[in-house]
Amino acid sequence: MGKSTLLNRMVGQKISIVSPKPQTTRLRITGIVTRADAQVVFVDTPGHQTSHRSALNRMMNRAVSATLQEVNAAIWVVEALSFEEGDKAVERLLPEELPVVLAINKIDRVSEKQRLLPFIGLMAERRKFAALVPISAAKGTQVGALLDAIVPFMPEGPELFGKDEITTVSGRVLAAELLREKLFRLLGDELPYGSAVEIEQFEEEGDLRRIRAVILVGKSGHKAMVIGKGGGKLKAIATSARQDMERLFGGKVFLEIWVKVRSGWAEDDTALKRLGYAD
Ligand SMILES: Nc1nc2c(ncn2[C@@H]2O[C@H](COP(=O)(O)OP(=O)(O)OP(=O)(O)O)[C@@H](O)[C@H]2O)c(=O)[nH]1
Ligand SMILES: [Mg+2]
Repeated sequence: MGKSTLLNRMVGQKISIVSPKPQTTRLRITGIVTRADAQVVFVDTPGHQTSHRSALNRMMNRAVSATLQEVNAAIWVVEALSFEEGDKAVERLLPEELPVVLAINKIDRVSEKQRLLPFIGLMAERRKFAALVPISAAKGTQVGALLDAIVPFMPEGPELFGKDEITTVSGRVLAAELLREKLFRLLGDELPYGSAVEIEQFEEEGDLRRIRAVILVGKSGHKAMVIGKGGGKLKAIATSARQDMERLFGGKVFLEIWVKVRSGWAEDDTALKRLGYAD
């Protein structure tokens, strides 16, 4: 859909992970945008989970609903020219009184732009939107206009964050997420959903970070898949994750990764807490 891509585009850094696979985001990720006239704190939520049933998924759905009760306004992201059952499930969660701006995303993929107008018209009938803005989160098209549409709904008050703060999420959690993104991007269709990342060590020495991470997989066969032939897959995962971490943290990262089999973590409350998925 593009929620996380949009958050990253607004903030100007990759703080929320992105992959072509659905249900990539598991945590609420905040992104802070500061402009001369306003400061906006965005909360990127998991997509509404419909396909798998687990304690983790129930928790993710609660996170979506709870967020919608807390915010001053919402940006609802749909894909241009597509409106499906999953979108209807999200629509049902939107509180009636909440100001909602509809972001019609991926317009870079719509070659005949005149097809957008009837789609916008159909969407406008579903609810009284504060605005409907066609965007491309990937290319950045109209993302400024989207921000303009949401700013009027922000309450008056002093700035809550410094100008260069971009998230309230800890470095530890961001590191775990960036590594988890590689599982989604570099491994098959099933494995990422049964996997998680735990950070065992996160030490800062000046600009340098020493990070020891454990990739938890749900099945013993998955461990070999993560490591790959001659360790090649794990090496690619580690390199890509380290590069993302160095870009985000702005310094060198030593990243050590272990792979462990732990079946049932997605049903285990203690594990979910340790992973940061439960309070
Ligand atoms: N062409 C195109 N692709 C996009 C755009 N925005 C996002 N994508 C792609 O769509 C896919 C999903 O994007 P995400 O940002 O992870 O979507 P999400 O809504 O956060 O998804 P979940 O966290 O899984 O609910 C990725 O492959 C993105 O690169 C866009 O504007 N144009
Ligand atoms: Mg996401």
